[in-house]
Amino acid sequence: MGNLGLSTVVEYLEDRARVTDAALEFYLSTWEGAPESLREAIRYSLFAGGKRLRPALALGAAEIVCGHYSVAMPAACAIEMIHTYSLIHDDLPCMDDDDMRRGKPALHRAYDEATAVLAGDGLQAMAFDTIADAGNIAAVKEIAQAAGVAGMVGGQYIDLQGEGKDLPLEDVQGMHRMKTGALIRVSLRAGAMLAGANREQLENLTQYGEHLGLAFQIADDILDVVGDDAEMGKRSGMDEARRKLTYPGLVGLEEAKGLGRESVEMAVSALVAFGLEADPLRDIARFVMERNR
Ligand code: GRG
Repeated sequence: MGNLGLSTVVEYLEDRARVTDAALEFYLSTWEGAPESLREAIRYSLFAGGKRLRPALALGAAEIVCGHYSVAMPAACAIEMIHTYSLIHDDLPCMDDDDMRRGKPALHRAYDEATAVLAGDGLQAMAFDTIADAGNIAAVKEIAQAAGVAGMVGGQYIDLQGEGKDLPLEDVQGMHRMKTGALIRVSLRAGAMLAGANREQLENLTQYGEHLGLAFQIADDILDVVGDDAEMGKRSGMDEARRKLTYPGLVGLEEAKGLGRESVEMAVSALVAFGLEADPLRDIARFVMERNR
């Protein structure tokens, strides 16, 4: 079982972030006819220092299945484009109204609101252009469903509607499964599908992705309570200020940490059928709860 320690996982993620960034640069350069300032606005958010966790999951899943990761690069980049668009739109005044993202002014503060809306729209379209090139229609459909009204967009809607309301833990979990879980889950599935995974491999990686998605969200909620603003690149304490539905808010900080650790162990258990090749994913699961940004 993988137990590389935090610094090695961080190095692994940095390495995968480097190859993902090079591919994103390439895709960005193929946008012929894009207004230069819109391209620059997109570049501002796309290269603002994200952890590239979702690409690492897509690439890691492919590596487990077929021994090399490059086949999953279109999925990795498409999903990162969708993730970046979601953060740009999430920061808008009509949604979470955040001024800072990834340690820099949010895109609508660095440029203006219309540019931020259009940069997000453009990124989403580009994501489907990118994944279409992989020629796997099932993966295209899964990414569309994960990003759409029964996935990320639907979860965001429920979250915004739920601000200030008291919902049971079950409903909050359902919302998170859609808002952040769906994109994490599809990162693994799409990466595995492009690598030619069989049914059992796909199912195991899906289980891993579902538990990891939950752990990720719990960790994110905990970071909002105990995190360091400088490390995170945004203001902490915002969930409570907005009366958001969070795990520490619902079950208390210590129980939330316990739930997070439990989800990590379930994620690791889902990889039991794989050998050493799955160690990076095992270590990423642990990293997700230990991270400080
Ligand atoms: C606007 C359609 C639409 C959706 C927004 C994901 C989302 C839905 C909003 C983000 C709000 C938020 C802070 C959710 C918590 C989990 C999350 C997605 C955190 C940010 O992801 P990281 O930590 O970010 O992977 P980096 O910057 O590393 O890429």
